[in-house]
Amino acid sequence: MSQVNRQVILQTRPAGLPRESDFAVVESALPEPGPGEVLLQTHFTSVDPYLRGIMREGPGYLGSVSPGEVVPAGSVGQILKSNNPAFQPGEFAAGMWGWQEFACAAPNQLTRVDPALAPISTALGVLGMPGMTAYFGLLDLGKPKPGETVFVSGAAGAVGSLVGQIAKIQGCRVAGSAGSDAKVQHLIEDLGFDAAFNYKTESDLGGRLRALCPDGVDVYFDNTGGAMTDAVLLQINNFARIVLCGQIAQYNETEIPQGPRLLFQLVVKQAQMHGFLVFRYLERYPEGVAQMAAWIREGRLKYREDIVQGIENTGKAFIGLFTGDNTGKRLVRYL
Ligand code: NAP
Ligand code: FER
Repeated sequence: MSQVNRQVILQTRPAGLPRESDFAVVESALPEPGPGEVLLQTHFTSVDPYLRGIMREGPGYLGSVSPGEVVPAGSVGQILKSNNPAFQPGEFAAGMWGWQEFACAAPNQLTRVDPALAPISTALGVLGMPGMTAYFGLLDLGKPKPGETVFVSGAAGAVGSLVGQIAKIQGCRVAGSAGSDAKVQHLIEDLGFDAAFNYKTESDLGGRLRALCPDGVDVYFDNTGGAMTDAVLLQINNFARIVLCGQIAQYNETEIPQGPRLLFQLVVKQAQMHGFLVFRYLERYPEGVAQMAAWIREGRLKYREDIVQGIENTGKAFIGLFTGDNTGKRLVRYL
């Protein structure tokens, strides 16, 4: 076993789109688990859009990271040493120890991961935070009914690709937007979307949307905000539900963005717009994980992982989320 722990720290707070130089790989001594703790070796770590928010100054809605500190993302790994009967060496767990090769944690900071159930990487994707976001956000807030039209922005990403498939399972007509022709092809040919288009090369978003969703939009699952959201709001049906999951188009802005737009549409269409954070469903995760795992086993739900190799590529992998480099759930393999 290597005797150093390589860690990715935030070097400087990003200004606008993060740069690779905002992150640095440093070496520290292998940590020793304290009483009741375990030592873990990271197999996969996660890069997620919300991490951009915690890199800003101030407390933030999901915590914060300061220059010099390890970036605290979701990770999954194996127990190497244990000072706690709850975990044996060799077992796997997920937690928020972040972008580092080794970490110590107490069992109450960890979720057990069963490698026999599914590949351990899924604990960071389809059976983890993004999967639960898609499942509960769509079903509990979007309330899709058979025959309705569901539109999802950011459709080829970790959350969006699952939202579209869950909506199909509910008997909906599903359309989505994504940032490349290859992603659009993947949505239609591999994931069963009824329609999809490349928002980066479409000059008339509204016109394209009208053509692809001739009956209007009943549920809009919004991962991106921006111009796509303006276009969808002008196509919603009476009593539409708009699920505000994320607004990635704004995450790198340095000025406070322009205020709410087109909200009169919600009046006219008597629509609901509902923001949420997935942790509100924490107590119901077992239900969501069981259902998603069952759909995977039955061949009704597919998931793609976009795996980048090597701790030294963590910053680059994260930045790529904002340039659309990933298809499906992006992870970094550390081992
Ligand atoms: P992801 O979709 O796998 O990756 C981000 C994707 O966003 C990129 O692949 C890119 O795809 C797209 N994107 C980047 N910049 C964009 C822009 N300016 N305009 C439009 N699209 C852009 O990430 P994810 O983990 O699934 O997260 C998706 C969204 O859900 C994010 O907004 C995230 O913050 C949110 N989220 C919310 C919760 C919650 O609890 N509310 C939980 C998890 C995630 P393209 O090639 O299509 O541009
Ligand atoms: C969580 C709730 C929300 C969480 C992440 C998010 C890491 C992400 C929110 C976003 O992307 O906006 O518990 O855990």
